[in-house]
Amino acid sequence: MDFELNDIQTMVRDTARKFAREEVAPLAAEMDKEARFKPELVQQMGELGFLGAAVPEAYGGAGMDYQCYAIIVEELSSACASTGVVVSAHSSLCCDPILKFGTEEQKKQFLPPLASGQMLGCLGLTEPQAGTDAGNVKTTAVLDGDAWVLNGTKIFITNGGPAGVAVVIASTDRSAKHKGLSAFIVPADTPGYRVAKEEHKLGIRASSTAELVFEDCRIPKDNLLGAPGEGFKVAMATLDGGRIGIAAQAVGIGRGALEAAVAYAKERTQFGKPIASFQAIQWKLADMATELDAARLLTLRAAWMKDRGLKNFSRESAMAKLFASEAAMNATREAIQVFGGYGYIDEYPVERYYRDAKITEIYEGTSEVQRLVIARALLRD
Ligand code: COS
Repeated sequence: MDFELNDIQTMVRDTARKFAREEVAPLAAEMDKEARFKPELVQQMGELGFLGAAVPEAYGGAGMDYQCYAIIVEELSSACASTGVVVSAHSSLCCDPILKFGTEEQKKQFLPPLASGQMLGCLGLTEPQAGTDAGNVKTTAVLDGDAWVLNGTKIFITNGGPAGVAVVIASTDRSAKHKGLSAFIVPADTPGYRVAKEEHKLGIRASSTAELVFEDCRIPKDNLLGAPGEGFKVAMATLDGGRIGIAAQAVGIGRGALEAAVAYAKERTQFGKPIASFQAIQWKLADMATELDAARLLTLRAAWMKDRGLKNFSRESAMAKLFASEAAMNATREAIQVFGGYGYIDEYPVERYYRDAKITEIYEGTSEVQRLVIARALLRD
């Protein structure tokens, strides 16, 4: 068992860390306040290979492993959780299903512009009545000659606003419920594809969370992703990978909060001493660091399993996301406590980390769903 990053992973971590500190961190507070992502970051991340990290070079990607991808998301999220999720949703929820389920033509057409950052991607799964009950999708896709015609509404779509392409889950056979769902690749410039609304959020405010509406949206017949009726499996398998990205995002957010708390504890004096000298503060920092290390190990184990092509890592990715999101909540809450009143105002970044952490317990499957996935695997084995 080897706990060292290999040479490539170390280089990727150092590059992502430098970029996060020098280019992303200085913009994070402003992007959060304005609830707007800087498009130049997308371009820069495309050039660095961060938007196609786990996409093979043959399709314009960086050809790295999923562990590298998780490392990148952690580093970016330690500076700005919105940047982390822009990369995570784009990579895990759009590039990955195209890579896994796409035909050669689909991969050649869609992956190079996604991997280079020419356009962002998103996944259209969630609907008002289909959140945790993801099989209850009502958006329809009807075959009409050589086109699929999509009608319906998707909500809470990460990257929904800027995305140039969406992987959309729609029903091709209502009577068959989840077995009647299919997946499609839908370019955003297709007539009938509309970004209807941007949500205003507690955290990850710089990232787009949008409502997408499809009204007689005709896409080529060949844009079916995977087999008809396989849409639910495409969605679930995609989320297995996506949850690794969110776990990495949570580790990054928690680590950002921990680093800020350590620095502050050394510099802030009370009773004539730095507060870091008090055991009450030391114990908080020790607990934060221990939970985050454990979360990172779970995350990298799940990524390692995906890299090895192991068939089923649902349980491990659910464990990683469950533990990491709760560790991020604990770390960010305790970081505010270390800062005291200064932690509660936006002069320091820890209140932003706290707001950003909460969503990691909700999206790509709530903590309750992760426990369900883990328990089902335990009871099945
Ligand atoms: N990979 C591939 N296939 C999977 C799978 C996975 N990880 N998990 C389930 N499936 C398959 C099952 O094998 C089953 O196939 P058959 O119908 O052929 O037997 C099918 O999918 C249905 O599975 P299941 O009965 O477990 O589905 P449920 O409706 O009980 O749903 C939960 C299970 C709740 C776990 C699932 O709907 C879920 O993950 N919900 C949360 C969705 C979510 O994360 N939403 C947020 C989206 S943000 S993009």
